[in-house]
Amino acid sequence: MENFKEYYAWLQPGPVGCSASCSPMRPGRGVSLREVCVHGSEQADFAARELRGGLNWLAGQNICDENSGYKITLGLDPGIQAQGYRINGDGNGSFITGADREGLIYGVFAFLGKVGMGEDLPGISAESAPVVRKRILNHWDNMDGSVERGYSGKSLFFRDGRFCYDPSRMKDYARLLASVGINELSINNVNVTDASARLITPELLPEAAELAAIFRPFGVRLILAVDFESPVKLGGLNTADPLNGEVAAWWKNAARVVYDYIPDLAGFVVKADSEFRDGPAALGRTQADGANTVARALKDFGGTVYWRCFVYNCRQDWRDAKTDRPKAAFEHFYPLDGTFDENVVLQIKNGPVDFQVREPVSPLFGRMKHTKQAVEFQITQEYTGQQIDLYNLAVQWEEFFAAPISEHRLARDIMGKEAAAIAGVANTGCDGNWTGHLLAQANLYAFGRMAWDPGLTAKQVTSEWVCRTFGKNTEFDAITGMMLASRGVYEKYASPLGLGWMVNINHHYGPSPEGYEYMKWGTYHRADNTAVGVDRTAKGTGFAGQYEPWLEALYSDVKTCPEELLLFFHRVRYDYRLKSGKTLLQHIYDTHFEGAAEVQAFMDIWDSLKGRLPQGAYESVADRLKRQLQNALEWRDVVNAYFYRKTGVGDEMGREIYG
Ligand code: GCW
Repeated sequence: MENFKEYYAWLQPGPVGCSASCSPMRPGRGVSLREVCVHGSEQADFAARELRGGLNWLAGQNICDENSGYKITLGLDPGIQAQGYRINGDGNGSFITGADREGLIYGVFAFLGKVGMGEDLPGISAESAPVVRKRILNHWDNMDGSVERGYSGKSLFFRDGRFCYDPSRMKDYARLLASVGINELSINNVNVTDASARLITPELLPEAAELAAIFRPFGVRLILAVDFESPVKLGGLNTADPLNGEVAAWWKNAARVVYDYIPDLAGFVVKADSEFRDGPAALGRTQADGANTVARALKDFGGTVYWRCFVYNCRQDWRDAKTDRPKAAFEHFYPLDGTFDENVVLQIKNGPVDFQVREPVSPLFGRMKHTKQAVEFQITQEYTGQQIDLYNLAVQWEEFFAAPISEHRLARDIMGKEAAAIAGVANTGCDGNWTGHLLAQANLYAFGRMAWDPGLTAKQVTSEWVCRTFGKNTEFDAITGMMLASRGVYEKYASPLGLGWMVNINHHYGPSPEGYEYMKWGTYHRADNTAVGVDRTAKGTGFAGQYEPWLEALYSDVKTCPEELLLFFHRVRYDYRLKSGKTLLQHIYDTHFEGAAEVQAFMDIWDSLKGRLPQGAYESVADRLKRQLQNALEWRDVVNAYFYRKTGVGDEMGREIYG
């Protein structure tokens, strides 16, 4: 593993990719990577170059690439499903066939991935096409170089108000993204500033176009986040009212300029009427009025508007127990189903609140039958440990896809149908290893893989990542194991049973049980000395009624409500007995003690791998785990003390709780 670098992520050079049990230099049946040559038509030019480069990388030297030896032929077959590929081989060569240029690139990366994992060249065969056509990474990068909710260093794109990046690193990034199938990339924060609003003006477009040119050959198209107020802020109009003719004309002209510079721009993403940003509602218009006006400007150029549904009242009075934040998105958007233009995609967070550890699936999914949707996941770990704590998101996403959205459908069933896109908020930055925590690379990897195929399990993608990053070695199954356990462990020591929001305000790391309790953000658990949680059934806020009746009934009955969501849907007494027979309170104490102990166990597992892993990687993760333990102990003691002080009831097992 002497060539291992965290920077290479899952594209480690060979022969590191494998332990002694397999050698990519001799991939089987006498075929050595050195003897390989690559052939392809002109259309396959870029893919062929990537394949050669990738094979050289894995071989640790240049492949011979003469017209002899083992031949890999690249080609196109429009009969294959869009963006898909097929790989097969006979004794003399392999064939990588793409439906189109994108498909060919994905085929090449799939092939290289398999070589890297030690598969025999002639034996490599695969056929795959993405379930979801648009697989999007959203950066929340600001032009001053900071990253909103970023935990991996500065922006990859911007510094001091300008574009600023290393082109060769950018190319590596494009390759990394393409290798997991990501095909659209928004580069600036949805909280658009005065500086980033100008990205759609000739002042910054030439540089945006240069960036787009780096990503283009990899099949990654740029998206820009735009300000709904642009007609006022950039155009000098006195309104941004989407039904005003001048405003519509302004957007059309702006789009024409943008597409002059970046003809294949995928579109705009818009955060409107959200967290102090204006939008159509502020002007008495609907979300459809707003989205459609921008969409009509992009239509002639083939662009899409990704209109975010994160619309809620962020100036709520905590005394008001009727307004319930999770209801907001549905209330704004559901009545408008069917009124959005073809090129509008509503971008909906996976849950109804805001990227908490545990939330039900947003009720908009599945109920909006005539509107294109995108699921928005948060890869960056804002509420899930901030890339200090280990938190494998694939587990959470697998649960999302497997969750029912109606009696007969799971969330997975609408992917590639009503859900035309999957977006993830990026966890990458200028840190040497891209993601701060080395193991957080697996979240970016899993995002791409699961957006391509939502049927993949967390176990599949995580073990794949471990193998591609550290090599094929059964000892490393322990790493996969701890990664798969990590979400559950975090959940145990953070807030219990779907409650959420017990975090420190603003930065959102570490515990503060009442941090948000008396704030304007609409995030309350309303714990008192007898009970905790919010009744969201028909008797309470009525949120559960936003689901179709079967699902509403399931969530509304404490007996059938999935226990991990109990306090999301119900207000429950501390002496209520859970299915385990434990009281709610004892469950809270137990899980908090267990969670912290399990972090200690992660440290032991990681220690046991010392010497088998590259030293730097071993140390960087060991250091994060140490910090995670501190955090877990803090969570355990603060949350336990909080409920002890509320109830006056101690731990049945007599463990220390700080009164
Ligand atoms: O979770 C919240 C974050 C904000 C973010 C917002 C959003 C970009 O705390 O930082 O703003 O979500 O999704 O718009």
